[in-house]
Amino acid sequence: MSDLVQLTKDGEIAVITINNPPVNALSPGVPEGIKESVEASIQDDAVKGIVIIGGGRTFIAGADIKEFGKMTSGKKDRGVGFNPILKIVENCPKPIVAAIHGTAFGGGLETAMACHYRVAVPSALVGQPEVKLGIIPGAGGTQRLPRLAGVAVAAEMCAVGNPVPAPQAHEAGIVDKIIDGDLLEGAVAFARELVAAGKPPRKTCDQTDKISDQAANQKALAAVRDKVAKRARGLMAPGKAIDAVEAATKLPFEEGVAREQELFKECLHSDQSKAMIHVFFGERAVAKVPGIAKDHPKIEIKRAAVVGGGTMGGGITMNYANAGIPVLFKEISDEALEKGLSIIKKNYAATVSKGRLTQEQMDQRMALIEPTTSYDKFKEADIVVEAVFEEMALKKKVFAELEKVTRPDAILASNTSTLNIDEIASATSKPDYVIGHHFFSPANVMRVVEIVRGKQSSDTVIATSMAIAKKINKVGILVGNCRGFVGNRMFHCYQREAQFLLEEGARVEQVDKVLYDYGMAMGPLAVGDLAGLDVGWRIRKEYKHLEPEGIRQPLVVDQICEMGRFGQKTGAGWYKYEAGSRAPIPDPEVQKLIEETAAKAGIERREISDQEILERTLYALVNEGATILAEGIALRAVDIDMLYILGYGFPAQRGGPMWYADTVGLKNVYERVCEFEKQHGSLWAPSPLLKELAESGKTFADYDASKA
Ligand code: T1G
Repeated sequence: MSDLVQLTKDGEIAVITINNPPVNALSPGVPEGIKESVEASIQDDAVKGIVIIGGGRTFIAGADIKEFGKMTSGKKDRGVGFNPILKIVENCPKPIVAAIHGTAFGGGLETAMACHYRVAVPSALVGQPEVKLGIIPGAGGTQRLPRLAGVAVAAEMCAVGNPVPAPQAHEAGIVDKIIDGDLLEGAVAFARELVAAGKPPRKTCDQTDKISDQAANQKALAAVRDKVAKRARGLMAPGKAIDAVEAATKLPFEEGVAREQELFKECLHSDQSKAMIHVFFGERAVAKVPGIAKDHPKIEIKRAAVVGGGTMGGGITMNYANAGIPVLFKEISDEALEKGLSIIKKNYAATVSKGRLTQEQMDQRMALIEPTTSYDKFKEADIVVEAVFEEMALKKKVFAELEKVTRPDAILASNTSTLNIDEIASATSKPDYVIGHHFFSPANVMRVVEIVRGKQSSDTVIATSMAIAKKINKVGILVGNCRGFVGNRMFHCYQREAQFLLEEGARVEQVDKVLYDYGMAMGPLAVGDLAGLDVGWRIRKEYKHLEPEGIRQPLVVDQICEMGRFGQKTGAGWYKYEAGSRAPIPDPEVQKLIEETAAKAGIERREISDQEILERTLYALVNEGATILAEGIALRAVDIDMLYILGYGFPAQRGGPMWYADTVGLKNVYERVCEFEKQHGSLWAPSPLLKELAESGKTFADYDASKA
């Protein structure tokens, strides 16, 4: 028996335990160990029943995603190859019970469904999250799940990929019994009852009553197709998952499994899947900070405080309350405080109305928020997040105050989106405790936080910041201190090119459509209208003196702001908006302004291709990203990718700007950047790192690997 799978016996019940920490993935040796253990149990006449259970914190959490690279690189195109092993499990002449705790995901749930029965503790989760990796279940999940739970539940689970709590899975027919108390004891007792009752093995593949109503099946499939068409724009796997579930309603089991395998391989070999697997590991890679060990001492955050009760401060406060951390919520007046609290209450109430939060949970979270207009209780705070108006003098004043009213070991974090964190720290005598926690709006929704390290931010404060980000269900990405840090510094280049393209001949709606069709959540101009054009306008005015001379600047956006057109908030920006609607309407007045401005500037307008729009905007991101990498402001290319996917609506199925550039080929990107430099000047000077990687035939992924 491989040491990944142990076979023991509890009387006449064989117990097969998988021990492949941390998540009992079906890594090489695990499926084989399960097969050997089942075969040995079949041979052993003393064994009358079998339990399969996960050691450690979970049942099997799925195939080993790290193995997929080998499958797609042709080293071993075996697909996932679990089906023959699961067939042995299902054909076992003795009843097999899967005992589930933690997460039975992907191949884990598929293994459990090949067993004859399933029991689970109430806290367990089951699911087929493969679509989140750009693939579909590849070991019979789309064939067995509809037979256990019906087509509607199966199609939803396979096409959307969300986890299902064990009690719901029990109601749906996926789990046969919820075990309160010790899982192994409960599972062995359940198996013993089956044996005592002389119950034969119940093969999932033979169950057809839940897939026999073809009319209901078609209706259910159509409903899920409609749902994913809206939610999963541009993604291939969800539709394929539904096709596989549909095959279960039309084909005999074995043919359905074969059809699933075809669809699985189509997805596995797609660029989308490779990108989404990059994102899966990327979300975990960014938590690793070179030079700071995972177990580096951290400050325990038992109580937080937020200064500034605007939209951002309210959202940040909610993040701490959502994580069960009591949080002081400070404003300068009762009126401002009440306004801030009403934003929080409205946000929670909206979630309750959507059924994603109970009223009781909302009340519990509101109870964790202590509104105040004084610093009296700030001595209790382990961390303070400042979220006041984006103006340096004000932030420095607040940080000077905070140092006086908090403990010396309290972390002082600023939510600034672009201002110099070292300058803010200079307002205190404890710069080692000052750091940036740049949340993205809406702060209670967006999952990314830029952790901006100052020159003197200590390793303990950095390690604590990364840990607290995870605690409040965010992905913390450590970045260096420069204007705009990583995200906004790159976004400035992206926005700049979008606006230059307007002056040169593209239409507002054309630029946005190109990026929307590429997969961005919104086009760059619509984003400006959403965020508010006045935000950038104010910063440009504040920093005008820093702008290098002779560099081309966008000519139209400030004129739009001077007209009082700040975007959705004023009913007009790049687009116009009907009262109460957020639907952007192209505005001939803006088009006229663009054309007049271009004429005055002597810009000869021309037809601009969609391809040029895509390359000018995306390669602006890539070129600046390469410079940021070379400066060490971003640790790795994958950090930039994750920041863009989680913070700027970059499509996960494209992997992020740097991953996308790798798929285009850095040589191709570099050549286009050089052409743009010839046409548009030094703003397009290729980053030396981009040049170096392109000329050496390397990728940004190679760059990251060299830094690992
Ligand atoms: N394969 C390989 N490594 C995995 C893994 C997996 N399936 N799941 C987690 N890890 C690593 C992860 O990278 C991290 O590594 C460590 O384990 C802890 O993970 C045939 C083909 C289970 C909910 O998609 O959702 O089955 O960073 O930090 O927060 O049809 O991991 O420590 O080096 O996430 O407690 C389907 C993916 C696969 C589940 C636990 N299964 N995993 O969360 O820990 S495809 C999945 C998760 C499949 C079949 C198909 C989560 C978790 P490191 P973690 P966590």
